[in-house]
Amino acid sequence: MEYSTLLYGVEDGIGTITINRPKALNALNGAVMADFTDLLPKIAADEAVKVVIITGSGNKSFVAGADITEMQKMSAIEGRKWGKLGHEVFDKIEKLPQPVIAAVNGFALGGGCELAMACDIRIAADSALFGQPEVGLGITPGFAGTQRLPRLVGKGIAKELIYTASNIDAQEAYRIGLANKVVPAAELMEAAQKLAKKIMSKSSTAVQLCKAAINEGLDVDLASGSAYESEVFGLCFATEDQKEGMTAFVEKRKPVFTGK
Ligand code: DAK
Repeated sequence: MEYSTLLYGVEDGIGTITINRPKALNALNGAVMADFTDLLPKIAADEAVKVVIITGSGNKSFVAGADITEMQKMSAIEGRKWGKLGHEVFDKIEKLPQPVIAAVNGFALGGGCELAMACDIRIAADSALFGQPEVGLGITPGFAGTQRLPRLVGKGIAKELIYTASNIDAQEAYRIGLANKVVPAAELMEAAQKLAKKIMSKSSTAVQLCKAAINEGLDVDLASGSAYESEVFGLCFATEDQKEGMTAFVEKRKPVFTGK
């Protein structure tokens, strides 16, 4: 698959998306959103892809935000349309059946921080910088930063970060729970692949059902979330992976999962 702003490849069950606008520090413009809109349903339907990694090209930036040069002249109607498109794309990322790891290789500002937050897990290079600088540009975060950041790090810290437009380094992002892990920049992709392989050694059907249950549950009350969990738990007993996992335990051997 050839795209003007994204590189995409699959190796050993890992689909890697690289946002490829290094001259603009991988800022998200309409073309990036169009490419994501085409690619994401294809990944969702590809059973050979078990885990997805999203990163930015070059060694300086994951994504330095939405493209300010494109937004500069937008009318209110265009701004609303742009925000809606961003939400649709990020929701598609969040709802991909496969787990998605953000390998944050530098600036993750504005839309870049929001993109990382739409992923399931964030591994940060020690050079990464996170922030929501929007209020310094006279706008609000527009790709769900006001929604996902408080869910991830809590209301108080999210409000402080958003109101002050402060950037934080990778260690601080780790401390507040925005980054799962910090690694030396040179080891970032290796660390993301290692994590992907660890996930892939488990039952992919069970992992995907866990993802759906966690995502569904966070948007509803505990009783509704628990009811959803009971349903997916029951579903597991219709899979070969459940039989294999439990039989392997009883037979004191390692399970061999097929994702069926
Ligand atoms: N957009 C467009 N171009 C960008 C960019 C961006 N966000 N960030 C960097 N670039 C471009 C620079 O203009 C420069 O281009 P040339 O001048 O070479 O043509 C090139 O990338 C290299 O950048 P710098 O020369 O500035 O590099 P430095 O290392 O000196 O600085 C920096 C790196 C990341 C600190 C700096 O570039 C910077 O501050 N960039 C802007 C970061 C930022 O403010 N990001 C947040 C953008 S706002 C909404 C929808 C969406 C959003 C909001 C609302 N609604 C619909 C309501 C989302 C908003 C955002 O994401």
